Amino acid sequence: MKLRKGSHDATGLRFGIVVAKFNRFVTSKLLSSCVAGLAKHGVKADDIEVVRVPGAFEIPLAARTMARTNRFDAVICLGAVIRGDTPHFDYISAEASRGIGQAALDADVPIIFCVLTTHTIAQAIERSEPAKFNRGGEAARSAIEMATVMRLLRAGEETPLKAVVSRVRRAKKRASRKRRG
Ligand code: INI
Repeated sequence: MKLRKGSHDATGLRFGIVVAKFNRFVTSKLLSSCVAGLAKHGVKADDIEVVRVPGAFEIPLAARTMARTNRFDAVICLGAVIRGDTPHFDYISAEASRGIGQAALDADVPIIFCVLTTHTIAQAIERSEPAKFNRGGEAARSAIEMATVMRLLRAGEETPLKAVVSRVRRAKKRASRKRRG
């Protein structure tokens, strides 16, 4: 059995962060604990790029665009959608989660979902507090783990060209064995 596991050593890895300005009193805390979490695991400040977008609805497009530049080992999405009196919450949160998941698959790069969806402001504040749930720090750890596990998986992956070359070699060997009888 082969076990492939990510690590939490992020030395030399590069990360993009997309952060929503909406509910900034929450998202700014997510951002600072996320950056602190990356730094704690060895990421240099120069290897972190932060992009601000208006709200959670805009996160997927920016995350997908960042991920597709191939400059980042993972992209982290930070936002806070807080339930109000109208169905607006449902549309924004559904689109943010669906879009972020889709963006990761499209770009083939890990994209971490750290968009809080809460019933109350108090719940959002609690979850952004480094001393409590520390969702920003958790997002940093998930990003590092995914970036390292994807590197491992990709290292074991045959590139299409390598696969063709080894198929041709195998065919040549078979033909030469046949000729020799
Ligand atoms: N954006 C959020 O990030 N959180 C919210 O709670 C929120 N609410 O409640 O409206 C929100 N709305 C803005 C939205 O994300 C877009 O920026 C806006 O609709 C423009 O496209």
